[in-house]
Amino acid sequence: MTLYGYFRSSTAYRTRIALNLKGLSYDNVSVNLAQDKQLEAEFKALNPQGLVPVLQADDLLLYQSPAILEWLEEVYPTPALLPKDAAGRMHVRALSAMIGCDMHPINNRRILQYLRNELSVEEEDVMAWCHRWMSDGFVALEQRLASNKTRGDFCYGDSPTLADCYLIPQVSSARRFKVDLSAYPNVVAVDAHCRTLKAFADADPMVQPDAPQ
Ligand SMILES: N[C@@H](CCC(=O)N[C@@H](CS)C(=O)NCC(=O)O)C(=O)O
Repeated sequence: MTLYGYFRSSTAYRTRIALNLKGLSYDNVSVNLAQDKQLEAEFKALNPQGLVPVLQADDLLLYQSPAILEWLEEVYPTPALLPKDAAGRMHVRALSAMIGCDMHPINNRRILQYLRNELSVEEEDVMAWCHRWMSDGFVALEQRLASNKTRGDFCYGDSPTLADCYLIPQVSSARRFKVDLSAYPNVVAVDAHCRTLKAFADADPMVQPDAPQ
């Protein structure tokens, strides 16, 4: 398999975690978002949306990380990243969607570049935007994690699920934007625990070949 991504991309990062958890090997192709390579014709031939990640698996070109993660789960079911019961799967998908649908997209590079370059929003206000929407999301996530009394060290249950694949990159992004996480102890604890696992550590942006040395 070949993953078209970028070291710092949260959506590529969540895909790397899932691939690693499944024990799947893959080649990395870096699409330099800082240089807007995702908008060039060569990449848009792979994904007309101009967004990473894209995962090539034989003759299949997979796009949209939530769909890629679900595809991985279906095609490589072991180890499972979704619980066995329907209610559990609903919770894991809902936690994932809180991040993937409601937090990440509004703090994405193209949104921030639009604020900066087309609406002339000052950098301080762009940061205020990021902090506002990330914090809103973390407040709700923290409540969800705290209220689940059967939860182990992960977002759900005693083993990693898709929700952890989403959470750890979002925490990483929050730290990069200097969002204060001290009010979210459960979020921070899940993050710390996941980072002890090789699958997560190997997916970390700073150990990717295209990260600055
Ligand atoms: N919903 C898409 C979002 C993908 C996405 O936003 N990718 C970002 C990197 S995390 C990107 O390629 N951004 C390019 C840009 O903002 O121009 C997915 O989950 O795959």
